[in-house]
Amino acid sequence: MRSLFLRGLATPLLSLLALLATAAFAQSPALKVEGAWVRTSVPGQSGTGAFMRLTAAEPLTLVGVSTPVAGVAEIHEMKMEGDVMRMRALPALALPAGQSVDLRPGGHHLMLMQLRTPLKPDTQVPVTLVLRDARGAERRMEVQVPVAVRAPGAAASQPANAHQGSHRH
Ligand SMILES: [Cu+2]
Repeated sequence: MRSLFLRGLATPLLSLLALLATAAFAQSPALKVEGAWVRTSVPGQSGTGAFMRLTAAEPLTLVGVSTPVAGVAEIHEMKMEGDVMRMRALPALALPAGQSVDLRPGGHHLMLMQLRTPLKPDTQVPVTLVLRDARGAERRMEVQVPVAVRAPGAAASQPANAHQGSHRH
């Protein structure tokens, strides 16, 4: 009788363990975010950039970005057109599996516009990344992004506003 009871209990226990394993898998980060920072802004400045390295564990597409500190946030690319560096909004940015995609000054970046408040150094800004997976399902990921004058780890001698001139709308 005792072994029967144990056998009867073992199955639900195993299903529970399987369920827990599935839940843990679902929460495993499909996207690694490294070195995130958003550039400080001064009163009256309408826009700034956010930068980070994104490495997807599975094929993902970045399809949007939002933050409570900006009225509008877009994915931007920068390109030389003749002698002029121009930027434009992209509807989406592919994040191939296992490949790091750098959002950095002078390259792809997240553009925060219609800033509602000056972004002060040593604060944090919540940024929500909207992602689409290979099956077309949408996922959101919130990242706490530190506000800084320059990239974390960058040399202090680097001019802080080197990118700013080309970054105005
Ligand atoms: Cu931009």
